[in-house]
Amino acid sequence: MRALALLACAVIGSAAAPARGADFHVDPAGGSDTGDGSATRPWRSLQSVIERHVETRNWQSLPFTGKSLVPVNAGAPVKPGDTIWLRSGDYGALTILGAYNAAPVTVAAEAGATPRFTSVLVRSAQHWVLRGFSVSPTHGTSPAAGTLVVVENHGWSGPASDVVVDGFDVFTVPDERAWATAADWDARSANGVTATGDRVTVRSCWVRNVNYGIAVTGRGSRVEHNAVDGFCGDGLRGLGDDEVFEYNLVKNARDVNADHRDGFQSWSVGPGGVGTGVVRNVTLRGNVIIGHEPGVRFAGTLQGIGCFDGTYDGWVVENNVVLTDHWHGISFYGAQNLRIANNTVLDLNAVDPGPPWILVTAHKDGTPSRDALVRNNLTTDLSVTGDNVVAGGNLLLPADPAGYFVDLAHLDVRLAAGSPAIDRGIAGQAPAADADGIARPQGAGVDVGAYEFAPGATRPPDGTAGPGGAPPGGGSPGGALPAPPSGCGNPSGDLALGLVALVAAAGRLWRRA
Ligand SMILES: [Ca+2]
Ligand SMILES: [Ca+2]
Repeated sequence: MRALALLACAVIGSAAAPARGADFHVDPAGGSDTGDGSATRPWRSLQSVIERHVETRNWQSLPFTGKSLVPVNAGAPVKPGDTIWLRSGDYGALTILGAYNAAPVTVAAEAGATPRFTSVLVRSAQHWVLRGFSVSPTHGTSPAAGTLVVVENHGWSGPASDVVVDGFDVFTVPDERAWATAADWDARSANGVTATGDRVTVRSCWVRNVNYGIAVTGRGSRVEHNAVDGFCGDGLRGLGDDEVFEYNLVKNARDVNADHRDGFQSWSVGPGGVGTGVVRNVTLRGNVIIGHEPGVRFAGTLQGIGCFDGTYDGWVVENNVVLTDHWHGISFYGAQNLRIANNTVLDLNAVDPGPPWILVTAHKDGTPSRDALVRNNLTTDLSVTGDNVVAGGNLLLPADPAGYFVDLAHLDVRLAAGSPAIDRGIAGQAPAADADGIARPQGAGVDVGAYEFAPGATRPPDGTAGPGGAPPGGGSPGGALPAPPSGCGNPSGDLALGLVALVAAAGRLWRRA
């Protein structure tokens, strides 16, 4: 057995790309272009290192169509599998262009360091892991980029794919009170993160004071454990097949222009334009969407999960919490093979607009939705129609949901002892765990909504969220809130402090128990 295991390891090892794991260092203040990248003789310019010192690949010639990848910088010190560590300082605008690594090259903040960038662009590149950057136009004097972090395909220079953006602190301004008016907010807010490439992961990022938060359009991309706080466009956008959005926190939409804001939005694009295609196999799990917290300036209504231009095929929407002052809690116009299970949806207040619904209805072209299951949701309104569109185990909240939740006034929508939602759900096709990662069912049966009542269970501690994560976006009201991005290992001092403040603030708001 042991020999077999060793053999398997050897085979896997030989099949995988070289995993050298060598370390290099960049110090924009104390480094030198004549350094060797060692800890004692760090390089000075990251941009120069990326362009000259990484053994990578690019197309034989451009345009890339029909071309092959050929070696670039053969023999350079930084190989696939290596890490470039960044010390504190100003790095300006970073561009990674035409660099297709055979295996991931990691560029990461050193422990305790804050590498500051004015923008980050990854175009026509593959297998990059970027970790622990602070990205803001306030780190420089140039005009703000339209989008602060971009991972993009390009028709001339080639696609981008397999990029990880991890533990970033992304903001237009650190304090939105710098914007005196709604017009300032509208005109000055940059977009946070946009990725058009396939298999892009955006994880444990804190994106704040932006127009659009995080938008991914590539196949197989993941957006997980992020916090988007303060935005005037959409919080999250997902337009690609096989995407996963889980355990993100989206809150504080600003009404500063004529846009319809969504916590999450998707639409199809086909031969006839928007609404004539299909978006397939997207999962929305354990996200917390809060229209706005009390006292937020320019607070505006927010559509929760807005899927208005199908067809949406094979989607799963489970364990999400949507608290918003609008009618659109979770809305699907034109869906098939859809499951909406164990979500909690309710209004932030008792006034118009709202209360929010869970809606499954026909495509705007009139085609009925079909083959959908709407199960175990706790919501203020429910409207599902179509062919084989089945609702069961859902509970409609009364106008005054006293007794349902631990502390609704502070947006803790875990179930209170004695809540009418306890044990009222249907076991079949309920998610195996709740929004905190607690196994279902507890007690006599599955509960309705995103949380299982489990007084004896260990909830994720403050600062962590959901199964398997500990992010700034984590997001389960009532305790599972944002922690510093554990994945990045090296959150900057500012970022860590900011996240601590965020956690503390959210903890006060969400867990006054
Ligand atoms: Ca309302
Ligand atoms: Ca139960």
